Amino acid sequence: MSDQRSYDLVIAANRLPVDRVVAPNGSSQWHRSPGGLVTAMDSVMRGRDGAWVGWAGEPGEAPAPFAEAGMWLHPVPLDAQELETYYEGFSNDTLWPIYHDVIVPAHFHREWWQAYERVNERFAEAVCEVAAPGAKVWIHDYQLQLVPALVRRRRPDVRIGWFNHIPFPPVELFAQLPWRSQIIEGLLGADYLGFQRVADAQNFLRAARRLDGRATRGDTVVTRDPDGAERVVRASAVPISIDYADLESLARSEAVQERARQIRTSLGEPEVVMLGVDRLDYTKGIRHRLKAYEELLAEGTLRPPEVTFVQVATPSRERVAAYKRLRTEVETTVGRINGTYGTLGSPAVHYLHHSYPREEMAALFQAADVMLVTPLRDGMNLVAKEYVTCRHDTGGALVLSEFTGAWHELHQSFVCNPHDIEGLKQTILRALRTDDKERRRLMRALRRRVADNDVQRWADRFLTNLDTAPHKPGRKGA
Ligand code: GDG
Repeated sequence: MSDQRSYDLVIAANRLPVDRVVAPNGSSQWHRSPGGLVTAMDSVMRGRDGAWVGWAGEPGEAPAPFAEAGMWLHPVPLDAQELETYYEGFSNDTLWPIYHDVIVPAHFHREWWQAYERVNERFAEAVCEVAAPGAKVWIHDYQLQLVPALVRRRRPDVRIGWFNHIPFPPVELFAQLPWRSQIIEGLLGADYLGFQRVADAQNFLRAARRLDGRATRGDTVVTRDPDGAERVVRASAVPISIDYADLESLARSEAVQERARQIRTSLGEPEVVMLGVDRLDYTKGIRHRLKAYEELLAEGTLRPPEVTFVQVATPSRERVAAYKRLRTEVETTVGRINGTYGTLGSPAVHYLHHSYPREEMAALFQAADVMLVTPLRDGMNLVAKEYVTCRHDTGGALVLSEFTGAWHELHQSFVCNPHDIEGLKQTILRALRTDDKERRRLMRALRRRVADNDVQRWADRFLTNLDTAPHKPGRKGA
């Protein structure tokens, strides 16, 4: 791996794809972070001269740039104050709620916005430092929406793409943002904007038209560069996916299959294992799922220990108030359900507030008869795709919320509206009672869909759209 300072493909994301792991003797090493984006980018980066710009995960001074995982990693510093204002504040307490249907109220603070602007500037500078002339720059997610225009102003020679991992809100919600025009203008610095669903791309196009007075034609927005020249930006859907082949082969391994059997044994060999796997986030509909389950227990329709429910709730954003409240609510509910319906050695809910290795997740998926994916709003939801990928035995059933991006691809799931608790209960029962032959037919169709549309296909489609987007290199600083 060379340490030259300019690269043909530059990824910018809030986080670098590595974590520092400190050994007991105090020495430290970088480990590749688990996760779909890193895997997807791995295959994109292979054979290319690629760099990744992002925060290294520790506040304060950034480590010097280094080569790791076949890429040149260029850390961007964030201090403790910026973590509170740019990251926990503006990104996760202003944008995240607005972009997820205001499930909890969004908070607006001018100093959070100023930090967001400042950090986006810093990311843009770092991108420009490492991008070769005419490079492709792929910017990720809602934390970096100003970066496209900031890069273009400095480097009109590069081709700029941005992908939004979360939904883009309807114009009526987006309009609440005091800085809505700046965000639209930030994004319009790109040549191509990728979204999870067609509706997300359309929401963006509508926002550009209604809130920023831009003309739109089909899936493009007409914008004007500071030099007065007209430019066209395309916005369309490219749904993200997972590395199907890799996860499938992990799930087929004897170790994972054995672990899946052990899990069922340690749960007391119930007839039915239901499973939820989510970051502990209010968008994921964990409370709604628990409410439906509790009512089914109260009515005696489901009876532990024949039935049990495992909820993995991975710790997330623990310093943000809405997440602290959610944790208290979920844990109170779990306590109540277990107090009322559990028996010695057989809790009605197994609640796990931990993060697990991939192998354990694959085994849990295999052990689960019904997977409950009930978000109130979710850009995609990779867990749904991972579940069907792990079911090479064509067993199991997927209950999936219509408010996920995944539902737009996984139509053979048992669709639910998580707000409709009665409907959710009926859907869970339908998933349990549908005959085996039909369930296997549905599972085969779901698996085919994910196999044919894997993460590599997503990355290829994004990069093709970026390559073919109308691009007009302008004058620097114009
Ligand atoms: C955002 C968007 C969009 C979870 N716990 C553990 C673990 N996970 C893995 C899952 C899955 C990933 O984390 C979570 O992805 P999701 O898609 O479900 O949700 P978000 O974190 O909200 O992601 C979302 C995604 O970006 C991609 O564009 O789909 O809509 O919100 O892969 O398996 N993995 C391991 N241990 C855990 O404890 N190893």
